[in-house]
Amino acid sequence: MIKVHHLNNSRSQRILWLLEELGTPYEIVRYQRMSPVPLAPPELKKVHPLGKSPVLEDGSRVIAESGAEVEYLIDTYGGGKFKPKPGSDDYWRYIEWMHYAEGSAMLPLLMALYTGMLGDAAAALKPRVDSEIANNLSYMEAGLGGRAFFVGDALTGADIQLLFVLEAAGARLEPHPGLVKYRAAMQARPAYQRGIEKGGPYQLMGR
Ligand SMILES: N[C@@H](CCC(=O)N[C@@H](CS)C(=O)NCC(=O)O)C(=O)O
Repeated sequence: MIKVHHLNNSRSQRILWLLEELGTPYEIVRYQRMSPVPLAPPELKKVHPLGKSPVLEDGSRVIAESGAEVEYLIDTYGGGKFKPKPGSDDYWRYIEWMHYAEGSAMLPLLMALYTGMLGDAAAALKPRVDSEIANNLSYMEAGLGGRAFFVGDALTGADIQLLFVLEAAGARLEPHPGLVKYRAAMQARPAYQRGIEKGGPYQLMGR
């Protein structure tokens, strides 16, 4: 059976949501963030050298990086759903959003988290970090264009990857009504709700 190495309040919520959408059975191996600094516990390094979550195990396969895990699950268990037809224009838009989520959109949000911890010592960086977050949120608002999904007319892996970014943005989303509406609609999906129930309390830092 598929195992999801799940850290509370983390990107592994993406994988639980997708598995619920797929209806594929899985089990959760749970890890709690440490205190007072909410890093992952060292046990996660026994699963994958980076010690991050999520990590997916399926038989002899151990896959890190949420985007790669989403691709693996959709290709293996999706039965042709959750991604556009390979080679189509939508497919390449899908690939672009899939890479964009972790490759570009998360960086300024992580910078905001870390510079926020430094307080005045990071004041010089704050305007650049804030403007990059605004730049990325405006880009996503325009890319979504008031539609229900980022690509095509049904849920794809791109939505799974991007929702976490919008959740991590917290209140910074408020000037972007299309993204606020989209975030609420995704979070209202029954499969998303089941993923939250199974994953446990979900409150991202910096929200
Ligand atoms: N790009 C990776 C990021 C993985 C990552 O940084 N996960 C965070 C949780 S959201 C983590 O494990 N943090 C704990 C730590 O760094 O100690 C992915 O998408 O899976």
